[in-house]
Amino acid sequence: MEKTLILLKPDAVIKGVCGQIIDRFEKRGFKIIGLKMLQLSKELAETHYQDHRNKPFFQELVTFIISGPLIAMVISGENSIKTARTMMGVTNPLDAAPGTIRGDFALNVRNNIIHGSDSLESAKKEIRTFFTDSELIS
Ligand code: DAT
Ligand code: MG
Repeated sequence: MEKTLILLKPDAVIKGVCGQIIDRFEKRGFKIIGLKMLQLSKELAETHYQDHRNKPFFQELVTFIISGPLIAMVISGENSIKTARTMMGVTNPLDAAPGTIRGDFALNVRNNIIHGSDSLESAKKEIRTFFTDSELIS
């Protein structure tokens, strides 16, 4: 089954909406095969967002993602990468449709609640960044 990495960002933890978001993935039919709470080091954050290193918002993005604990999870299920992205809504919550996670829980592109891998290649890379094989249920 296809796996993808989901991060419930520090703003989701502070708002106390992680349970509601996890509930949506479970209700949709995805299996959680790895889950942990952690606070990222600057190094891990820069690795995770390495493709954005030349963007003007990179420093701000890293500062935000390390600002507090987050929840990292791997979900597994048919077409999980694309379906999770659809459930999340577009990057800027102002444009995200109501009913999507960002459309229901976020207002600001800098604090947009959730990350989901955007391709098979990035899912594999990102899952390896956050989880060892023994931390994932097969
Ligand atoms: P996504 O998280 O939808 O995959 P992305 O990979 O393009 O979006 O960007 C990664 C994160 O960077 C995004 O979740 C929030 C932040 N970001 C993107 N565009 C931004 C902008 N114009 N200003 C500030 N932060 C931005
Ligand atoms: Mg992205």
